[in-house]
Amino acid sequence: MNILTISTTPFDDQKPGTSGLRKKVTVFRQPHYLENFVQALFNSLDGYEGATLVVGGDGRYYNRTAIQTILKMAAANGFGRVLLGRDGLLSTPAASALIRQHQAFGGIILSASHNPAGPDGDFGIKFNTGNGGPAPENVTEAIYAHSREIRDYRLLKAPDLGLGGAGETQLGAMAVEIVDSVVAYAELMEQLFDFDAIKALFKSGLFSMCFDAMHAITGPYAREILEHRLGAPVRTVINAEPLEDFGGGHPDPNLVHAHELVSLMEDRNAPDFGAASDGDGDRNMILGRRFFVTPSDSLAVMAANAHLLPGYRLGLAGVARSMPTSMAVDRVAEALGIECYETPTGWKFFGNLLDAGKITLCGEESFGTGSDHVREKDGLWAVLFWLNLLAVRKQPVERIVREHWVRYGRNYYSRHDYEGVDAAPAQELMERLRGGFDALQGRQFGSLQVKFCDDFSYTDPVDGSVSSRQGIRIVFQDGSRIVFRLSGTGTVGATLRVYLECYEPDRRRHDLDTQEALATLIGIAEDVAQIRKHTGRSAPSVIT
Ligand code: G16
Repeated sequence: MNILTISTTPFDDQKPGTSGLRKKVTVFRQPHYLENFVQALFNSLDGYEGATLVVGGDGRYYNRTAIQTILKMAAANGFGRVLLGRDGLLSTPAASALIRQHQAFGGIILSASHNPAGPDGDFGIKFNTGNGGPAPENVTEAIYAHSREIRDYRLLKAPDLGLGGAGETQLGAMAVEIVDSVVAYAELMEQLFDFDAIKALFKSGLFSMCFDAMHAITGPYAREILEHRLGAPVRTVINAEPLEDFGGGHPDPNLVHAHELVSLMEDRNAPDFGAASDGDGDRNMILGRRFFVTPSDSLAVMAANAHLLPGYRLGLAGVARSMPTSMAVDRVAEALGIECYETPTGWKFFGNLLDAGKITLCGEESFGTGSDHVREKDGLWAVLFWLNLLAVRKQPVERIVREHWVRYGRNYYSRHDYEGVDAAPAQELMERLRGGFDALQGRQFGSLQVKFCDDFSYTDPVDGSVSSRQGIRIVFQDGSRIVFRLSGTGTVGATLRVYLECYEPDRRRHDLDTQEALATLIGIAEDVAQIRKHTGRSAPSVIT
């Protein structure tokens, strides 16, 4: 075997963020950049000699090139076997499922999620551990530490491998098995949901749906499950062909970027149900006819109704949400008499809770929901959950959500993003807020009084690890909240996120426009953080 040891020097910017290392393609294309990170990853791991590694990505530009490098490095570093998604494609949840099904050592997932792709777009790489979930912070910190010290990396000298087809080939001493993850994923979904009930719903002719795959990874999975197995009409899935540049779009399933679906759902003849997923298939957006379900409400509705679906019939062990996610699900947990955990932003923080059996469902405001079936959020799973619910409850989406509000009250919720602002003033904004905690405590803003403000810190109830500086909270006596965070997934400058929430128990006030309902809080956020001054922007770039 011809294993090369290639000298290199460290890069100082390989610190993984909220979800792996995300950078511009131009950054990844620098000589040795990808190789350094992959070797730093391998150097931070123990005991993988002869073990199985899952490899695949969302198909974005540079996916295939990166996979060739990773395969040769995995072979040179002593992995015994790689399970590779056909054509190098794996959705993030399918990769998580594969790791678990095959009890693999872990997986390398190539994705920058919902960020745009192409030669000038973004690329990303992350490592998932043997539980199928994103590496926890102690692992990502170790990778970063190794990346600062790296002197060389190992690479097998071999021709590129064909990524299509099926079956097994040999790369040095390592076997590479090409797998069709669509079938395995579809089978997993069949175990969780009542496919017969959903089939009957489509067959009734009284129900229609549109799923926007946004030219990203979910297209083939959605077609197989919705159109082939559940009998939805052909072309229920739109933009189904995964493209290297996502068709020039921004595959983020929200009201701004999924505009084709959103305008379809606003139409007089809109389908009954609309849904979308993102670049790597872990995010979801749920829409009724002319009705948007916030991700926080979606999680709460799912928790309240889970017992109606086969996979969750026995009830929920507990639920979890990231701190900035609205507290709607907390009220459901209270009613069910189960625990609701509040974690920092980042799916990796749910892993221990899921592994320990403390929670069954979890979710985030950033269009992510999931359960203990894998260790990633799962876009198509969430859509099937809703479909199954619609089949059982036989009510429109809007009706289900409104009934939920009547029972639990409504958490008005919105996130304001200031994308790509200068990093230094954004940091200064956060530091000024931190420095002003004492002056804010107890302060009165009209009828609202500050109950407390802090920088969120999380102690993992399973392993006791502490994650601090996870977002600034200003919480008022009536439970309203403003949260400030800097995104950990952007690749240009900084993105300031302002999360706003207030609770309305009175059903006569459940029809307000969300931004109007939150207007007082929006004013306070500007007042205390001076967002305009620090960002140079007069308005958020994205409101969800
Ligand atoms: C990732 C993480 C999520 C997180 C989201 C937003 O999602 O997996 O847990 O909520 O980023 O993070 P931030 O606010 O730091 O940008 P994805 O879909 O991008 O992998």
